[in-house]
Amino acid sequence: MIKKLLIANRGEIAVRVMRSCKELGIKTVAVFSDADRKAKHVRYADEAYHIGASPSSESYLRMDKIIAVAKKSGADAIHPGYGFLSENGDFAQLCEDEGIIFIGPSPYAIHTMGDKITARQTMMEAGVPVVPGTKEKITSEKRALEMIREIGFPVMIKASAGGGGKGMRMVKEESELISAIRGARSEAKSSFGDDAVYIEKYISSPHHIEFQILADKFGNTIHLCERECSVQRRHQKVVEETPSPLMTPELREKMGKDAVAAAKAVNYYGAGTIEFLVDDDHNYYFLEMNTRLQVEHPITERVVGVDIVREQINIANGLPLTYQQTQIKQRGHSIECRIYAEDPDNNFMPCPGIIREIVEPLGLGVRTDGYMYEGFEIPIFYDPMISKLIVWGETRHEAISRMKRTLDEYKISGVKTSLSFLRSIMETPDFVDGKYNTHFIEQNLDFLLSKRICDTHCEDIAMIAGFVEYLSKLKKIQPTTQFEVYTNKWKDVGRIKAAMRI
Ligand code: MV4
Repeated sequence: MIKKLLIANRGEIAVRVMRSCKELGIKTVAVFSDADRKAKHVRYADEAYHIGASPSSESYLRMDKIIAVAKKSGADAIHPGYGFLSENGDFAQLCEDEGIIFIGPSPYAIHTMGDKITARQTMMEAGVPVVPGTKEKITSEKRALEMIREIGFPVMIKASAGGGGKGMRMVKEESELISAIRGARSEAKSSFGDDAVYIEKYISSPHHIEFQILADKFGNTIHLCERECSVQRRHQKVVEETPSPLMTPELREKMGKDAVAAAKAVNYYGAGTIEFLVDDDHNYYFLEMNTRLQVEHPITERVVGVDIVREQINIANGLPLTYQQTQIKQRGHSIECRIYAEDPDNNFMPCPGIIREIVEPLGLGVRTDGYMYEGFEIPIFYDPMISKLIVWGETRHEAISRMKRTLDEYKISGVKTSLSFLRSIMETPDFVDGKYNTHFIEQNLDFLLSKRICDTHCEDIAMIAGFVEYLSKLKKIQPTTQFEVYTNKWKDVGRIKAAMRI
């Protein structure tokens, strides 16, 4: 049984994993880089070890240093979190070779699912629907054209070693094909050291829906229903919710069965996610499998009432699953907003810096998974996601209302954040109506940016309010005077009056 667990990660997910460890009576070991010396995961852990300079290539990606810390500290297991080494089959193998439990699936499952061509072949054999396209890698441009004659333009060229949108090209017509294949190939070669590419039919306005899987080492495999992840920008998810507004009980049953079959096809154990593209007619296609704990796992935890990290640890300990499929029931609705330290007014440029003040929302049905405290400097070296706000409501409507309330309560100063951008998503008609797909942000960008009351605007308003109060004290104006105030991008007389209490 695992007594001491090393978390080979940082930020909110390191803290999240440690929280479950604490409840299970498992001691925790943190590792940290130069930039993370004072980070929350270091303070939360029972022990912490420095593993190198700030760039992840010199710290969180260094397998040798992490294994050395595991040995020195006497940790009997490693949890990789997400990102970094979490989907590195060689790392999982190294842990196994060194007699350390890797909290995740087998190296075989990671390798099979990591290679998208092998993953597609495995799914076809398992009878799971995949996007129409090539079964093998493209060996000649002539063969590629023959293939496309069958499926028709437009198509997607994808790197077999890719995933998450990297090394991907859309091709509308034959004249673009050859340069797209060559481009995708060289991008794949330089990014992944593998130039294998394949072709898929282009699905034009898909939803991105994924199923959470749990499987133990005895072959028991269940799903914890779906997450709707279509609200994303440049392959970065922004808002996730469950249930999906598109889902029906029949479709869930069918996709859930296929998700379980997909996991079983690679003898999967641990927590994992099957990603699907789904069109408006409920046709769905396997896209890829994520062989790790995901950022958005808390919405599933909230709606089905399962601690996914606890299950991961149980599975790694060789225990059977705590739940059977028939015991899994969704209750209510959950939404997650990812809060990034970035500036929506400046093309979402990352904005690292020191957190000056932070006030987190609380109350019924509210969870925040973060790692900030006042005075901590968000490093520039890692992902700009600084917190996740997860709410629950009995209905979708209630969850949206609660999300609006808690976004309004959330105060982070010192760094620019996406809070106000998220707030305007909650007011966008397509989102409110649950009628959105993966094009949601690009299609609503003008609305999303124009409707926002930015932090700087709030500061302008506060300044104007202060000045008005000063003038009214000098009796230059009456408290009932109406003002019309214009700032650079925003005008809203009603709200300014409210802010000034006149
Ligand atoms: C596609 C697609 C349309 N047709 N494949 C993007 C991320 C990578 N995992 C796969 N992606 C896509 N693959 C075919 N055949 C559209 C996307 C896609 C997308 C998928 C999921 C979530 C957001 C997306 C945004 C743009 C494109």
